Amino acid sequence: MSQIKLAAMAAAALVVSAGMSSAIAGPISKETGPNLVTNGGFEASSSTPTGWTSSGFGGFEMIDLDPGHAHNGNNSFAGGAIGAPGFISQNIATIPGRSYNIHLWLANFSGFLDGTELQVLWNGSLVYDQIDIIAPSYVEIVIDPPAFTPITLLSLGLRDDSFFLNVDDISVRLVAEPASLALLGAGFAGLGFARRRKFA
Ligand SMILES: [Ca+2]
Repeated sequence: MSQIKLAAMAAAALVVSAGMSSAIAGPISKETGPNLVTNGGFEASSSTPTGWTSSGFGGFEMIDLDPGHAHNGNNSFAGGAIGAPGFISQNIATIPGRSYNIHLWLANFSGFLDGTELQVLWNGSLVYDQIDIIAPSYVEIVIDPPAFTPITLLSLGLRDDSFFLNVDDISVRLVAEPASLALLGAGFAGLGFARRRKFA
């Protein structure tokens, strides 16, 4: 297995950029504001996932330079940790109490399902976990967890015992707060204040 994976890494490194480009995926319904992820499309570097910290891949990680493996642009991230996921992580500035859309694209081009897993952790909490991944072309994954702290650690875990999983176009955007909910929140805040005053 390791030889196959190393051969795949070498092949990917030899691919010459074809200069393909297309529009970066925009926000989906209810997402608002800028993408808070740095280098979520892995276009910033051809050798390392700039802006991300990676760990636990045992060497089986690379910027995949094959434009045919990218959801947008030329590059994607390929991770194939064996036995347990390896992780790419970065800190996101968040507003406590607000929800965020984690939005990413995942592909399993090899078609080998056994020993594949995607995990998404949001400040250390598992908010998405999928095994035996069927994704011969890119599939969209959207998760909208709330933030509790001003800085939230976003982590993606990738395991592929046989080959590699690819991810691209990772974004985190604020979820628009419905006006009614905003008013409700203000109401609750007022109630809390009243209770504190009453029982102080
Ligand atoms: Ca890309």
